[in-house]
Amino acid sequence: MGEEKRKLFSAVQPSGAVTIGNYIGAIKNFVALQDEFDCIYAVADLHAITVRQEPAALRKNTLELMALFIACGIDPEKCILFVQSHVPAHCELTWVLNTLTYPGELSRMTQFKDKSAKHADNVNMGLMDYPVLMVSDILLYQAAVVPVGADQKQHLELTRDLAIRFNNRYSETFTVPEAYIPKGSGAKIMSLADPSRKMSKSDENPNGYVTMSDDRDTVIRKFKRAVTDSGNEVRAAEDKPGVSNLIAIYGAFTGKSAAEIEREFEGKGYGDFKLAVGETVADALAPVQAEKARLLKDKAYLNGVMKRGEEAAARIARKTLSKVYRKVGFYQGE
Ligand code: ATP
Ligand code: LTN
Repeated sequence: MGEEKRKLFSAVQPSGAVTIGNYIGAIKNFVALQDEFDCIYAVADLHAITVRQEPAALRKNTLELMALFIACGIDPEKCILFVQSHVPAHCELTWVLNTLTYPGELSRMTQFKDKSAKHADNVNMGLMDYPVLMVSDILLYQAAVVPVGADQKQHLELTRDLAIRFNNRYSETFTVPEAYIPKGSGAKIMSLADPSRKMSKSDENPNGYVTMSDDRDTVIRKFKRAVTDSGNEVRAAEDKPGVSNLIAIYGAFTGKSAAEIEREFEGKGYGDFKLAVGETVADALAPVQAEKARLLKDKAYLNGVMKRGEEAAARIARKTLSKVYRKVGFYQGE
């Protein structure tokens, strides 16, 4: 048999329609890394309830995200795919790690500050503790690598800090993981309506994002409307955030480099370029949408994938958690 592969963990929240930002920053890498690593991917529903969710929508989004993972090319025969709330060890390890975390470490997190401002009427303890739950997700599986978008970098730093803190206090227990963030601009896809802001599924303006379920006309219309910069040259540059963002998106879907794209559109204006990006993205999304629709009709299959994933994930998680409980001194019978 071959040698054991290193473990990889990541998750996406079922908090709404998945955007092409989530795809480029995270899911695309989930697919690309599945042969190199032992991959474990979760639908992070425990994380999702840190902001208000409509229960029926959360249930539907969970199933849809599972179908989307598979439709994008994650192979349930190669990877463990599960729903976070199905494995109680995530909450159990969070409790222990909370006792090693300082409130100041959590209150200064950028995401906590942004989300507190955005949901001022619902600043709850879960929102503040969100990063510790994320740390638990990762450490339970002894993951060495965690593919995420650039916005999650701070949470990965906390993960490393807490792993080291626990190991120092109680002896070597956790693998200290590394973030795997796409190189260049793919790590942070910006809003099509305001290229100074991250593309976000919770944006009030739907023209800012393209979702993985947008139909062809919607995708093309949103790209046609995308805010570009002064001038008309298709070139990636710091003073051209709108065009640079479109180049990053086009590059992610075609595999072309920025230089190749600049050459391809030399002498052509923004209009031609925006249409090409829209058509390329729409062409890429169509087969994923068809496969997702097919999978959603086969609920028994999806439930089976989740059940198998839950069992496989729980087995690994339980092993780590027992070790943790033993190290902190919880009596486990003699
Ligand atoms: P929200 O947009 O509501 O703040 P989110 O999309 O950031 O939520 P998740 O669904 O949990 O939150 O994100 C899943 C993954 O997608 C994470 O790895 C995150 O870093 C990545 N991601 C999110 N937005 C972008 C973006 N605009 N560009 C690149 N990666 C992104
Ligand atoms: N917080 C992440 C989603 C997430 C995650 C994780 C990512 C939850 N648990 C563990 C990597 C590893 C986000 O992208 N908003």
